[in-house]
Amino acid sequence: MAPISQSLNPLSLLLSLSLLLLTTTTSHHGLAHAISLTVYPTGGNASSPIMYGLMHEDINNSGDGGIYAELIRNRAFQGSDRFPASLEAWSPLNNHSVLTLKKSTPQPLSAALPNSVNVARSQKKNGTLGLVNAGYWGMDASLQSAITGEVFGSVEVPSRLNATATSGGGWVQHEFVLVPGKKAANSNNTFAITFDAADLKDGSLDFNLISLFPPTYKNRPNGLRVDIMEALAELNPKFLRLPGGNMLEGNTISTYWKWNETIGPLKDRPGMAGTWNYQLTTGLGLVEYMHWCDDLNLEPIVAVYSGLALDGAYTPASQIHTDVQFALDELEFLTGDAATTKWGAVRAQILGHTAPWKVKYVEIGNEDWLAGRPTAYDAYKQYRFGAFLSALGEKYPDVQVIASPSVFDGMVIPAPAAGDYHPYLTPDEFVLQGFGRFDAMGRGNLTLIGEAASVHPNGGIGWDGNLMANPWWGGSVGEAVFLIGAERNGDKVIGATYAPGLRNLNRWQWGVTLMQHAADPSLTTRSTSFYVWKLLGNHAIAKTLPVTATSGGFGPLYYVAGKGAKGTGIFKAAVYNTTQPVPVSIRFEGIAKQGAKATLTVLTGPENPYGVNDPFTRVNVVEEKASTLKAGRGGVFEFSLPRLSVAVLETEA
Ligand SMILES: *[C@@H]1O[C@H](CO)[C@@H](O)[C@H](O)[C@H]1NC(C)=O
Ligand SMILES: *[C@@H]1O[C@H](CO)[C@@H](O)[C@H](O)[C@H]1NC(C)=O
Ligand SMILES: *[C@@H]1O[C@H](CO)[C@@H](O)[C@H](O)[C@H]1NC(C)=O
Ligand SMILES: *[C@@H]1O[C@H](CO)[C@@H](O)[C@H](O)[C@H]1NC(C)=O
Ligand SMILES: *[C@@H]1O[C@H](CO)[C@@H](O)[C@H](O)[C@H]1NC(C)=O
Ligand SMILES: *[C@@H]1O[C@H](CO)[C@@H](O)[C@H](O)[C@H]1NC(C)=O
Ligand SMILES: *[C@@H]1O[C@H](CO)[C@@H](O)[C@H](O)[C@H]1NC(C)=O
Ligand SMILES: *[C@@H]1O[C@H](CO)[C@@H](O)[C@H](O)[C@H]1NC(C)=O
Ligand SMILES: CC(=O)N[C@H]1CO[C@H](CO)[C@@H](O)[C@@H]1O
Repeated sequence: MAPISQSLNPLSLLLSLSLLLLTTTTSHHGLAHAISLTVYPTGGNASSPIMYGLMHEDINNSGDGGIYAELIRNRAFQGSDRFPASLEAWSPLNNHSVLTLKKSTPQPLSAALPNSVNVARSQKKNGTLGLVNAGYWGMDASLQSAITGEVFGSVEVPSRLNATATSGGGWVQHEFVLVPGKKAANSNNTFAITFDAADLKDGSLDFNLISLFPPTYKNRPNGLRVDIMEALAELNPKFLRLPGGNMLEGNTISTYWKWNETIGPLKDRPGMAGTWNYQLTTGLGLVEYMHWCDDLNLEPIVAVYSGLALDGAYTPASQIHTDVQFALDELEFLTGDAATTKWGAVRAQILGHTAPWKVKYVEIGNEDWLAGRPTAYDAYKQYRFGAFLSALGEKYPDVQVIASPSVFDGMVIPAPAAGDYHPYLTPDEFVLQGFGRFDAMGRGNLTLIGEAASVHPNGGIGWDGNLMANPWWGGSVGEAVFLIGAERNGDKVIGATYAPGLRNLNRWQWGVTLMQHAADPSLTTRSTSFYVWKLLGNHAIAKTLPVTATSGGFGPLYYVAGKGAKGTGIFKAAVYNTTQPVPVSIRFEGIAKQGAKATLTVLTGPENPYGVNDPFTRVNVVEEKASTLKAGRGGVFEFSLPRLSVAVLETEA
């Protein structure tokens, strides 16, 4: 915790007097923790703004069935050793239709997508045959109601023979636009392909890569869901940590996230066994992540595979150069010149994306302190991390390299590399240990907060113990206190992101996520934490400024102050562990004079700190109140912050 220095500045003395008056006149309300603050225009720690950002992991169908807008589930019958190909989500249209999964047929659609479905008639009878897809637990597209069978939109696709195919009928690609003629009453809709058996020689057809997209964010082909991207944009995020956490590592040493298999046409993407118990299409691949960054103006933090799998297996020293080369190729694919580099040329040829992307941050692995410890972690410290650091330093000297552990995980991280800290704590822990964490971190250290969330109630323990089902208000305030501690040390913290970001309500796997969603966009729910991170992220401090208090230390009021890019004074605060409101008076020396105006935004929660934003009741328990304050004598702003609140005061430019 920072010492509170006594200021001899005459204005501060004046302030403490006015504070005394305030406390005296209001003392019968029991306002015990009055605090008077002065923000100085110079001095303090050298600092740079911390970025609030996003982290994505395909967990609980947050990618497939989540932000990735594809409506058809199991579109290409992809499978792996872990999750064998199946007809999941598909069903026959009627009793005459028989669906058969065809594996590795002599004529596969592509090497990446060897499986397909055959739809045949069960009896030697003419009539309509077909197959039906249930979507990701429904579809927000007006197609056919799963409840009443009513058809809302259909299109006729004439069949064609593939003249270039060598034998039999080859694969033919059909593209069509489906315009619903009517809006469906809900999202419990299905998608069906039907055909007349009478028109077929042998009464059956094969299908593969059956894909259907609604309009996407910024109309990107193979793009992202509009409502979710719009909600993420509200957070005013500055980076995206990609492609994920555990997914990057994969389940086994041979099934990690291979960036080279997530690019190009969908027919060339084999998918992969996810690390959260389902097969991934990787339709949301490396390029789609970069488009996501482009569309929300985010700095990509590209995590590269570091030679560690979730089962603890890791690459031996003699082989680590292959993983390093794989990472260098990935960076060349993203940033290399289209004319002069091998992978830059691939980018230009297969994507038509001639202009290279810029990558400033590269993270080496994911949570390398965790799986396979202690030997795998020792290997990281001894040779795995070093091999990447030196290769990147040589080829990409301007890139900020980030190690996947932090100094708090017992790694000495050699400058200029940074670490990555992932606190999943109780709100009390965020306050008691989290707030002072970065004050205590040695100067010269730099870290990303690549994942963070309150996940257990106070006193709660163990992943299988009492994980909360949703972010809750008290937990969200705990996160705010921690983030304020990070912002006080802007020179040591690159940025922070909540994790995980998204969850499909139909695959409830890890309780606490920033947002929840389902097929029905009206179920897209911003959690209590969403509002806290949004408020903090929308008032970026460009330079942290020193603050002195005339009395008391931190708690129950935790705060940070600084200057915005436009010269505004910014004060961020959270009130934790008190039953009383906290009166605050603050002045920004050299920034706001008497009569200056400021906007105070205060978030408060429900009476019960365990209150959540439940997607099914759709009640938002977070209340946001904004008011305009005018500075009194000496440029002092006075206000009171309620118990368990998060607030930002920003002066007018
Ligand atoms: C389909 O088959 C099931 C069981 O074999 C039967 O109960 C049902 O009536 C049949 N439906 C139609 C439309 O024939
Ligand atoms: C859709 O409706 C069907 C039939 O009423 C029901 O069985 C199914 O559970 C519903 N699905 C969803 C995702 O609500
Ligand atoms: C016909 O089949 C060939 C070879 O399988 C394929 O390259 C081509 O794209 C197919 N034509 C159409 C119209 O789908
Ligand atoms: C199905 O329809 C075709 C074309 O009309 C006809 O040639 C064939 O005999 C019919 N098959 C049966 C089993 O009714
Ligand atoms: C992608 O790269 C990995 C690692 O080098 C390699 O094993 C794999 O075969 C590559 N995939 C394709 C489709 O080239
Ligand atoms: C909050 O108050 C309780 C009761 O005094 C105490 O046990 C707990 O440690 C406090 N938590 C924090 C973060 O100050
Ligand atoms: C600056 O850094 C020191 C030491 O890390 C810390 O104690 C202090 O509270 C930091 N923050 C501010 C805003 O001065
Ligand atoms: C990081 O902090 C530790 C103490 O927490 C200190 O020993 C070390 O020198 C610092 N690292 C750098 C690169 O300054
Ligand atoms: C609701 C639901 O489908 N939840 C599932 C999320 O994933 C875990 C692990 O795969 C399952 O155990 C849950 O049933």
